[in-house]
Amino acid sequence: SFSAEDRFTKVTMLVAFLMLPLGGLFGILQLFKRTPNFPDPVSDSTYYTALTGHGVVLAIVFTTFFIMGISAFIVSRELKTNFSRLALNLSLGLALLGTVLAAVAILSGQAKVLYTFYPPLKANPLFYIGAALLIVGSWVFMFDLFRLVLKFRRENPDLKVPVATYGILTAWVIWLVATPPVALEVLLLLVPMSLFGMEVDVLLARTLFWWFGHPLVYFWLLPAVALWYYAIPRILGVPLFSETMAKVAYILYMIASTPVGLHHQFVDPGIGPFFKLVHTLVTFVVATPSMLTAFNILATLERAGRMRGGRGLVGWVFKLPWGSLAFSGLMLPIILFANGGITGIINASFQLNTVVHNTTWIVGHFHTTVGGASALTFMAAMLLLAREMMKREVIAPWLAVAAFYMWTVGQYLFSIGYYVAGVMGAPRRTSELLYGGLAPTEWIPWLQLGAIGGMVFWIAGVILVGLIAATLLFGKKVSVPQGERVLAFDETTPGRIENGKYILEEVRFWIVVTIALAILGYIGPLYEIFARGLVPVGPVPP
Ligand code: HAS
Repeated sequence: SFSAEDRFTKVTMLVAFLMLPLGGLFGILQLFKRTPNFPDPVSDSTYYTALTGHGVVLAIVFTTFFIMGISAFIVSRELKTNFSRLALNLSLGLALLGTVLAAVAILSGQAKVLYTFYPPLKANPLFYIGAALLIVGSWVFMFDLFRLVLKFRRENPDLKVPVATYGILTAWVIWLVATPPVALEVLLLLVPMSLFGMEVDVLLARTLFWWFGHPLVYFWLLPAVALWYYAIPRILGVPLFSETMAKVAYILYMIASTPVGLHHQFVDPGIGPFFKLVHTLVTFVVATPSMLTAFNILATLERAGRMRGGRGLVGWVFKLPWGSLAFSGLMLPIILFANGGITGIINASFQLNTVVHNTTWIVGHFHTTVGGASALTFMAAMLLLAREMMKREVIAPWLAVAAFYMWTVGQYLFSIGYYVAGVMGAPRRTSELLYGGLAPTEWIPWLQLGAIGGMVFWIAGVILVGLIAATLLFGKKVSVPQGERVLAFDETTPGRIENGKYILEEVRFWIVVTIALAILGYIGPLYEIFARGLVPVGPVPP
């Protein structure tokens, strides 16, 4: 029998899981459509439906449901507490309803607005209402999670918040700050635009979207980071190199993840360069915790590798359990993140951005971040949950490990092809990739390399989806022994705060700082937009 939290995790994981084949199907259709000399499987118009579906299904629905599920799983165990049943059911109901409405709009071809849904492109109102309901559903869960963490802090003033719960909390604080502007955009601008043809100021809408859009990426990342910090040391049998450094990283992610959104709008006229520069600088602040994470994980790996007899500068690397399901499933995403992270820094470098903006380069960047660091971690976690929560022995674990490596190699090839083509100017988000032969032929081999990589990680995805399903349906019943469980959050004993107050544990304070910095980061640009006067335009059906 399952607790209310575990039932919630089961359902949210099931929804997340069902998104994988759907999103994957859209993905492979686009890959073929966009590769010169490959079969052209869909019309131009269907391409935009597939592109919207791919982004919404994988980047929004898959991630949000997975994160709700893993959050309930981790927090209820580490804090030894229970979520409100009402909150769990209500949040699930709203999020599911929202997903169904948006899915109807997309699948009926009435929402070809891509996952960024910039006006004046117009979708069926169901798309926007669905997105809003998904967000409201997630808020119900989020507020209950805050209640539990704050209660834990109040009742245990001398205990530290466990490291995985802290990461999950960070993700949801980021969500708290990110989502209200996009909810406003949807309710006040996009729904009236879609229903009544109301005119909308495009720059205002884009600015509200990116207030949400960038912190959103850390909402995707932080649960993965929390799993890395918790599980990698556990698998290796060593402590994390520094829990303090992990919490410093979490706090930096939290406070600096929002006043950065303008780095998606460097080429938008109407926002002054001063604010763009401020957001550039803060972007470099928010990149720092990923470097701290790299250091922390590497130091942990080195310690474990040396304890296992690894010698010399790199000898320890080969002593690590690269063939194990849990280790490879959580480490390969980090190796992909090194790729996506570096290109993120390039994107953020104000002038360099003009070279890569809206090219296939960006596609390489976000596949190795959200598709690499986050999605691969999440799929590995699904297999671990199948074993440790659903108590099913993973079928052919060696095949899962092979699929993790294929995903990684495939994404490296895909990103290299798309980076090079992007630097040469190949555009993203268009079915007219070669403009009837007018585009440079130099792009072609790189786009084809990207397609080979894409096919490799698509096949890896098919294998993983198949293995998760097969494990749940046909896996032998197992009870994983105590010491062998990876996701053993119920065994966590929170550390004690020594020497009185410990600023890293003052979560309430950091939440206030986060909200204040987000508002501060956007007052100026929004004032500028309103002071200059809005320029509303009517909707355009895509
Ligand atoms: Fe990004 C665009 C900048 C991180 C996702 N990003 C996007 C888009 C998405 C996305 C989806 O400044 C497209 C949006 C759209 O459709 O228009 N991004 C950054 C920066 C970072 C960054 C500076 N992005 C992410 C993450 C994402 C994500 C994380 C999802 C999860 N991004 C941008 C910019 C744009 C952008 C611009 C707009 C571009 C444009 O023009 O449109 C940073 O946070 C990255 C920091 C990361 C690092 C990496 C550290 C390395 C690690 C690995 C170490 C390896 C180890 C392994 C330990 C500095 C952690 C060692 C193993 C051994 C065995 C030795």
